[in-house]
Amino acid sequence: MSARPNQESAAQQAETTSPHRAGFACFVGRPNAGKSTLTNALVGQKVAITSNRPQTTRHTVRGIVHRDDAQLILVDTPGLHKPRTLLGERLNDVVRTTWAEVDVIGFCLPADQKLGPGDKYIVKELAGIKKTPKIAIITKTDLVESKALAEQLLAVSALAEELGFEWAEIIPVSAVKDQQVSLLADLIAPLLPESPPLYPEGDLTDEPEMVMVAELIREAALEGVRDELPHSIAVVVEEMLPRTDRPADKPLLDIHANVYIERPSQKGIIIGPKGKRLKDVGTKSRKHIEALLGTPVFLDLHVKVAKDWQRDPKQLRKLGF
Ligand SMILES: Nc1nc2c(ncn2[C@@H]2O[C@H](COP(=O)(O)OP(=O)(O)OP(=O)(O)O)[C@@H](O)[C@H]2O)c(=O)[nH]1
Ligand SMILES: [Mg+2]
Repeated sequence: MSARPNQESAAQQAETTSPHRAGFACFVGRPNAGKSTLTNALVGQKVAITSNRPQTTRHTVRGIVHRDDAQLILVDTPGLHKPRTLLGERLNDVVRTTWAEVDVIGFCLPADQKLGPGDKYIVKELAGIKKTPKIAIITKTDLVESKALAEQLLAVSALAEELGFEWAEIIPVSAVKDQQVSLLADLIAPLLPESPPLYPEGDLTDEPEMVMVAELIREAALEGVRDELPHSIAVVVEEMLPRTDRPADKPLLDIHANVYIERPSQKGIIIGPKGKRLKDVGTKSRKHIEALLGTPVFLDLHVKVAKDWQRDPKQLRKLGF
């Protein structure tokens, strides 16, 4: 007997055990399409804040999915929209820079809304990025019947055809009902380059704690406000310091944060009658912050006016844009 059969089986084995992959996939789409909710569902923890107000996400947020065969670094981006302010322009620039740099692009389209000019505009731009595989993700499938979903699948497929490219995959998901979320990860993984993991085991995001805390406060502040106000709110954490006079087994973290709005007239709405609204925002976000940091927190919130900050380059810089 020769040694051949053994050699062959070793070769076959090498073929079947696929190499480890790691890389970046970004989610793009119109505001409110469900990108951040999907990112959180894939990561299995809240790394990006979400709300039913458009333009909730204002910077790219990385969420990391660890698997045996691959590490997926998901880049959640702000919704791409027609900019009306300098902030809007900056956010769109961030999205364009991101999709030029990633290994896979996931275009998110909500199942419950007709494919509109905003979507077509985005997909047209994506068509120009020839080298990057693109996945169409129909989000929020729990909100529609199967007939409407089938129509949406056809519409997004036809749009790519019209623009002269083909989606690497088209997949319907519901992040809220956890339907097909892990299948999406299965589809993204093989499209990533061969690479060892890029982030340490256990890291779920690279967001700095201060930014996450500010975001959790903004998320609570967004709830229940309407019209222009959601866009006008920005939050900056000024300081996070352990209280010095506490015993080791009873720590307390003092967090000082400013909630910025654009006009003095908005102050009253944010603070609410007898300060009730602001107090609620504090109570609600404090719970999330304590869960995130694993320590009791004293949260000190102040409301300040940063006049027309969305249009003012100086103010934007001060607020971190
Ligand atoms: N029913 C349902 N609602 C969803 C689903 N995914 C997201 N939503 C809701 O859609 C709204 C927008 O979700 P986000 O994840 O904040 O959307 P986004 O695309 O990140 O929005 P921007 O950051 O503004 O671009 C929120 O109210 C979510 O709860 C889903 O799978 N099913
Ligand atoms: Mg978002």
